[in-house]
Formats: sequence, C-alpha cells, structure tokens
Amino acid sequence: MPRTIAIGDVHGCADEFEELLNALELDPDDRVVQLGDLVNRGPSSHGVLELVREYKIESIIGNHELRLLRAKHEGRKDLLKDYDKTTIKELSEEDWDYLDTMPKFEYGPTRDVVMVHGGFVPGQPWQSQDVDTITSIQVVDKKGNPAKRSDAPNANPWADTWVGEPFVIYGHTPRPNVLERPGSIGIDTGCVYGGHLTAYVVEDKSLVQVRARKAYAHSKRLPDPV
Ligand SMILES: [Mn+2]
Repeated sequence: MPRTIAIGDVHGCADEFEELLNALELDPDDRVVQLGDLVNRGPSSHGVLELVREYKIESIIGNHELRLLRAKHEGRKDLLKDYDKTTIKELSEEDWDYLDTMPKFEYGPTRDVVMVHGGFVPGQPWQSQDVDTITSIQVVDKKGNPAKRSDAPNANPWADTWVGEPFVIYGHTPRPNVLERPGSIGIDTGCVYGGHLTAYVVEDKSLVQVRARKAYAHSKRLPDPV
C-alpha cells in the first residue's frame, strides 16, 4: 500500500536528509511531504533543494522560506538574517521556483490529517488562520495568543490544548524527542542542532530517524549529543 510520509525540519542538513530518504526505502507510489524549513542554519540549503526535486517531495512552507520569499517578492531585505544571506548566495533559479510552490498546509480528507509547519491556535477555525501564525506558533500565552517559546517560556505548547480534529502533523519546535498528543504529533527533533531527522508514516504511525552527523548550530533548548 502506498505510504504518506511526513519529514521534519531539515535546515540544510543534506547528508542526513539523503540518508533518511534511503532508509525509508521509498516506493514510486509513496508520497513524501516535508514540513517546512528546508533551508538555513545547516551546511547545504541548495543540496537539500536538489534532493526534494530528485525525490519528487512536496514541502509545506516554513517560517524560513516565508521570510526569504517576502524579501525577494516584496523587497523586504530588512527582514533578512545573516543565515538568510548565506542561503541566498547558494540558491539557484530552480531552488527559488521550488520555494514558490510551497503551500501553507496540506489537508488529507481520507484520514482527516493536516500537515503544517508550526501549528494552529486551538479553539479557532484552523483553515483561516494566517500564514504567519501557522508557520511560527509554538506555544499559547496567558492571553490565548500564539507565541514563540522563547518569548513565553512558561506557556504551554499549542498542541497541549489542541483536541483535533483534524489530526495535526507539524515541525518547527525542536525537541529531543517527538511530541505525541491525542490530536497531533510534532516531529522536529532538531537535526541541525545535533539531534535527529525524523520521518513519520501516517498509515501505521511509525517513525524512522537518522542521527545528525554533528551539531551544525546551537540551541539553548537542545543539548548537543554526546
Ligand atoms: Mn520553523
């Protein structure tokens, strides 16, 4: 039976991405959806974009792609961070064309599953939430607003109060392990920080992981591996 496979944040980790794609032993009918943040921080954003084309992978837009596209299409160079500028030097026209195809989310009615980069604000219709919110939400603050974990350190993950449906598969918030809740699973396991790159198979809920070869970037929240 063909599989639907979600892959978490790659962030330029082309070697680990290729290793994971090989480990999945893909059939031509399998559908692979990467959950956004293909680029930045890691060693080869261009290499990752070559792989998504070679393996015919679909990708949901992440906050990093959103910022790069805004800078390009809306002339918002003021938004760019240093690692964006490094990435821009690497990107080919084909790479930019791929970034332009990345949708806000992917909904599969058969299993009532939605794949999105960051998540959704619980208690509000999910389909109409704006792209900034759904690519950047990590926690819900005291007022019920979406926030970054670093801005609201005591707030709970949005997934803690998300009851589904639909079931949400997301990335964006790196953690040492996947975060499973009844209505969601978060699969950003911080590959670029020296963690793992994780794939989640929708049909049988199995995980396939590869370990990062090294920590390419540092996070206060994720200790480097031993
Ligand atoms: Mn992200």
